[in-house]
Amino acid sequence: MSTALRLFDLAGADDDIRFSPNCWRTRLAIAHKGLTVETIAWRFTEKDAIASSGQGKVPVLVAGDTWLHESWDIAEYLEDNYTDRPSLFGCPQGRAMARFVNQWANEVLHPAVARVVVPDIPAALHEKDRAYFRTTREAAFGRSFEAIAAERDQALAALSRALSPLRSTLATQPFIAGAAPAYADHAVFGAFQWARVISHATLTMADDPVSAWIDRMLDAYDGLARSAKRIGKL
Ligand SMILES: N[C@@H](CCC(=O)N[C@@H](CS)C(=O)NCC(=O)O)C(=O)O
Repeated sequence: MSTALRLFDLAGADDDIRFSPNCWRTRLAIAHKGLTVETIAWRFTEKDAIASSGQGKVPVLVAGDTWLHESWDIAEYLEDNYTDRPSLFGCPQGRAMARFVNQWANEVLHPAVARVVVPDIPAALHEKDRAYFRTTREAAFGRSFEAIAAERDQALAALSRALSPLRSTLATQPFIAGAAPAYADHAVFGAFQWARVISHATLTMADDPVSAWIDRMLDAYDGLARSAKRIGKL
């Protein structure tokens, strides 16, 4: 297949601040396949731009006439339509296990990271997104950004506990998928890239095996994630 790929990718006020964990999964999966993609800076309130996908969240991948959303579904599309390229899952069992890892990231990791990074996000957002982001996220958390920010130490401790199975796995193998990164790594790493791009927080200690894996993921695919622009650090 040689269809041009376009990706609607969440951006801050600065077009080059790309901070969505779910979009990073897709960007890494595309790089893994050795494909190129045109990324389009998209803001939370630009629902019209992605209306053809039938919903209002990114990543949205446009492949020719096909509009795709949901990062997992996009990964399966890439796997099933670019079969001559490196595999994202390895085998049917690998796909099934990557689905579990993806769900763990969605249901455990993302909420734990969100408690740490969300208060840093408004400052980097486009002005037109700020009220929308505060209203929707404070409603989801059931408390104000100020209250969430005041609990950062507890949130970091809870995140560290949640990372325990990842930590012990990465103490014995270089990547979640084994000797080399694959979609299970993309699905989890997106959350760390989210924090790296948009937050002042440090999520893992230097001697944590997770930190060494983050470093390997930053180097993967010719340093794609490492080269991403980040907010100015405090
Ligand atoms: N389960 C979806 C989640 C997508 C998602 O929540 N995307 C966020 C950015 S990370 C978004 O576009 N949010 C739009 C909004 O909250 O209005 C996936 O994995 O793609």
